[in-house]
Amino acid sequence: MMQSPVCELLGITYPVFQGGMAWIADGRLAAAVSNAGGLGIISAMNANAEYLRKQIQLAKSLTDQPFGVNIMLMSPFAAECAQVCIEEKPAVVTTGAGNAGRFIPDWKNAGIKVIPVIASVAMAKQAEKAGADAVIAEGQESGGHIGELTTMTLVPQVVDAVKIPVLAAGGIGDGRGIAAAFMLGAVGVQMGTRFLVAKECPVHQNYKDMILKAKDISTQVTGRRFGGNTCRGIKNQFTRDFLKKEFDPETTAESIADLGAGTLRKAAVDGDVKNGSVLAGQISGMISKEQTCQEIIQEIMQEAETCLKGAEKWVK
Ligand code: TUI
Repeated sequence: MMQSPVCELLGITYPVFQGGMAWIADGRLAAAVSNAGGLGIISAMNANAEYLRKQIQLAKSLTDQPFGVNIMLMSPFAAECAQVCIEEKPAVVTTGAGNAGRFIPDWKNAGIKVIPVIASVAMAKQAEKAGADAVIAEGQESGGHIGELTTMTLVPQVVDAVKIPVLAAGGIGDGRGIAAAFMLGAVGVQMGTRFLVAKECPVHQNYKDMILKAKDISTQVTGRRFGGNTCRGIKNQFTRDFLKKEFDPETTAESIADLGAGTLRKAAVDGDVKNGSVLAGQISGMISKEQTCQEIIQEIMQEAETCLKGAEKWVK
């Protein structure tokens, strides 16, 4: 059995978070992950307070275990969703795509553990100073909105820079990845892509099929030219069209600002994986089977333990 301070901090069995994937991570998926001993997370994404409250109440009806909510800070509804968290009190709030500082004191006063997702040492220090309980250091192997650094380079630098616990995210899809993250000094992991193909994951089957048939080089990053909204997803007609416009000499940052709007919903909900945005991480090439959340967590924790126990063989 692996030991980790995040398990004690949050009252969970395994140090595995499920990423708060927009349009995908609902109350049902979160409850399934939490029932399997990890930390399930509901994505508040660009939805309003009413949607979030319903999903939290759904999760509460399906599990007695702790679960979390992810607040996407760029959402126009971030403030009202932050307030719903204060009222509904999920065990954990994670944040993404910005600086959570303005919300942290109220969440902490409500007894919620706050765990920002960060992509640099500066953001990690800022989060620690603002009172965060832990941080998730997310490398650019991740799907969705990403920073510049890889998980391999970001995690040890964040571990050295802060005193709070660090979880690793980006490129982790099995027990080997978990063991490696612990070797870098992380005390837990967050996985998104592996849970995309969970049986309890509500994403459209066409989206799951894209992940299942993906190869190592199947993902592509859009939005790098102007920054601000750099996103990784599976290569398709959408990413090809986007990159063509992005690198057209006539294009300005303003003229492509809204190009991605609505495209994740199109892929995740409607199943249009040609013209929609199939956000997924670089580990997609390794994800080859649909399993229940329980099967995923049991399998990866077994693998992680075997790896960590076997590590002694390298030392004379
Ligand atoms: O947030 C994510 N991944 C996401 S969010 C998303 S939905 C979206 N919709 C519209 C525009 C952009 C995204 C899809 N995937 N991961 C966590 C993450 N946070 N990665 C990087 C960051 C991050 C970036 C900038 C954290 C802090 C930050 O701070 C900037 C600043 O200084 O405020």
